[in-house]
Amino acid sequence: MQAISEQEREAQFQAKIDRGEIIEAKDWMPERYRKQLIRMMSQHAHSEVVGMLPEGNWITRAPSLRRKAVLLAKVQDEGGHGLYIYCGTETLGISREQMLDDLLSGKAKYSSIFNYPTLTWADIGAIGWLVDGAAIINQTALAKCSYGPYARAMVRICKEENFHHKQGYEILATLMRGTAEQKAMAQDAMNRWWWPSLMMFGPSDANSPNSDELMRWKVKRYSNDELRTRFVDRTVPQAENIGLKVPDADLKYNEQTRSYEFGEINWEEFFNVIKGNGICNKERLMARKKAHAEGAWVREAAEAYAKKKATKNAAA
Ligand code: FAQ
Repeated sequence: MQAISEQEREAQFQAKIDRGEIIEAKDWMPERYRKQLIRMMSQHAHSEVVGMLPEGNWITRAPSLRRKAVLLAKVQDEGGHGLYIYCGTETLGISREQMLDDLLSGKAKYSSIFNYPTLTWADIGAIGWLVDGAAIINQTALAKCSYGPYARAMVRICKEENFHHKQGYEILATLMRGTAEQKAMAQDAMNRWWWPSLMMFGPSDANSPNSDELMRWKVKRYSNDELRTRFVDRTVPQAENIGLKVPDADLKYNEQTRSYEFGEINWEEFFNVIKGNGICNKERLMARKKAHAEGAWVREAAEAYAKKKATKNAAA
């Protein structure tokens, strides 16, 4: 049988994608497809884990036992999401140790949004409603991506994110029914989290170097700007519904496109944050490094146990 060339293999791969078939871990894939998925999925997993920090900051200060229990469960869910996605990324041939080394050395990114501080209880509402809301829009699209292990992880994650979204909205709706001070606190959270939430979708399409390739491979099903607009269209009516004002003087509804037009995002701020110069970048990495160092004994114990079990099984 005649061996096929690399070019032919890539053409066959693309045809498979174009037919809407799903790529599984053991299927042949171009090296670049594998690398791009590792980049994107590991960054996503890191975002879930680093994303536990801003909300974790409020567990001890939640205003009631019910709020504390809900927040604890939410933060724990995010840790679980990180684990599913790390597992999914491992199917591409990278070890978890390598991914964590890349996060801790600053080589791998995590979402820009988690470099902003949580100053008041209303910020917890804003994260659930806006940040999880943005994540759902992005992840619902990823649930239809061409790589099976990633797509399947997204299905379960999106179900959980829907609860997170509702609990955040409920926190803000409650505050908006409260005292003038509580309303002001909710509006202040909205003012600080709105624009960074829009930035979560990545740079505008014209400045997104990875999009063309990822869309050709159906890893991304929609562009950054398309998903951002979808988020604005869904979220503005929700804000109005509870009396929150969207902090954008240029926001207007276009009757023809049946979509909102919104003001210019501060891209300088976005690029500054992803370069490591956001308000909390250093604090977040330090917290992860500390947790990793303090968890060394757990990893060692788990490894020793696994080795002992393997030796026992081999002897049996
Ligand atoms: N932050 O060419 P593109 C969550 C980087 S999960 C930091 O457009 P791409 C759940 C990008 O990596 C949130 N960096 O890139 C939760 C690239 O740099 P590189 C995370 C960003 O990959 C809720 C460069 O800019 N979700 O929130 C960001 O085609 C509450 C050029 O950009 C995911 O990761 C950013 N926002 O599109 C947890 C979803 N945007 O790597 C706790 C999966 C862009 O070449 C509490 N990822 N960059 O050095 C994606 O969908 C895509 O990777 C995008 C970026 C859309 C984020």
